[in-house]
Amino acid sequence: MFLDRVKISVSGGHGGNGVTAFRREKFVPRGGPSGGDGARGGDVFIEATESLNTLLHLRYNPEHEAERGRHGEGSNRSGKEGGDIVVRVPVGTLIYDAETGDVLADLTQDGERFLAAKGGRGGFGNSHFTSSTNRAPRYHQQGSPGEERELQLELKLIADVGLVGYPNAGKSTLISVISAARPKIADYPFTTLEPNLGVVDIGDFRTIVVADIPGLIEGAHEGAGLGDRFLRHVERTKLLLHLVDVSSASGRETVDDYEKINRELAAYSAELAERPQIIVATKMDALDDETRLESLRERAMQDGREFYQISAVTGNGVRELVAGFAQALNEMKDVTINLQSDEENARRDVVSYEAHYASHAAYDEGHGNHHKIEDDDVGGAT
Ligand SMILES: Nc1nc2c(ncn2[C@@H]2O[C@H](COP(=O)(O)OP(=O)(O)OP(=O)(O)O)[C@@H](O)[C@H]2O)c(=O)[nH]1
Ligand SMILES: [Mg+2]
Repeated sequence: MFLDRVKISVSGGHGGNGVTAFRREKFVPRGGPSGGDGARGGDVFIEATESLNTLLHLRYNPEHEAERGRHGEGSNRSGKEGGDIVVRVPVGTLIYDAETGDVLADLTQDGERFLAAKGGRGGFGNSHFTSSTNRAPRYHQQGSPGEERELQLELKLIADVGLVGYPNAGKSTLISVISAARPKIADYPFTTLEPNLGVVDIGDFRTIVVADIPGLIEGAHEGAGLGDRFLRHVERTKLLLHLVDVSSASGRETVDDYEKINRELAAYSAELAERPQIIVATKMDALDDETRLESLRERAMQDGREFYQISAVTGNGVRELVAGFAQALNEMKDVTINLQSDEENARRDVVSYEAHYASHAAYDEGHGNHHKIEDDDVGGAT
């Protein structure tokens, strides 16, 4: 499970003080009390919004204090209320009290609000205390401080875009150049053993979450390679980037790779196979046979899928690709995605680590690849 966590402090605005004042009027020797009340301080709200998908923006901005209330004034004028502030978080954010660990709120709807810190009360001015026995009180109240809290926010990240493709296609390399994620990259298959998430900054405070998962091979749905169970991490994505290595170093045909991966997607779920897909030709800097690129491009066109060509190493085409998938996501704002049942997911998770290392080793043997499984690969996988 991917979690985005951030601790913030919130404080309501201080309440304004009341004042002690007396009227001074011409021909009225001793005017009555006229000190106005202080105003309440502003509240801090936390509000869920669909237009954010990470808590990243709060990491650099962890302190949130609402405006203080103004003090009262003479002539019975009350102060001005402190303005509230609204801290925006993505839908799906859980709010904990950082000290006790208690769950305070679970914001699941767009626009849902939680009162995180109440502003302080304003103090009364002296005119408030006038009574029959004390016609000229010389005291007023101080405003009370706003509530202060440390909160832990937690969001289960849901990727917008999933990277799929053969092992070694360059998935991890791509996520490492478009996001701050630093997964392990190496020139042998199955470098990635656990999914990685990267948050891609596309400007205007908008971000896209991309999931990099272990490579698929033919027969993945029957458990070949690392199998297809990691596909559940891209199941809720709206868009797949299908990466195909166009250099001949892969030792396979590009169109063949493309078709085989699509068959594995279909074997996993018909729905995932129908998910919008952008085809990405990778390792353009190492392209040695133009037909490998052109045949793939034609095939993508036949399937009505957008086609990009990149080199993650030189950076060529990467910016265009990011703009392309950002645009594609933008155009499909409200796609609804059906999830597989929990039972189905549970079943896929049953595969043990031993089993997946065994199939890993079997793949290596079959392909004359001698990547040894070192102890430190286990579990520490990125
Ligand atoms: N020449 C060249 N090599 C690249 C490029 N992108 C990735 N590579 C290399 O290809 C190899 C595999 O890259 P990875 O990013 O680990 O591939 P992956 O798809 O994540 O592989 P798995 O995790 O095994 O599924 C590494 O040696 C990379 O340096 C590229 O644009 N050009
Ligand atoms: Mg990888």
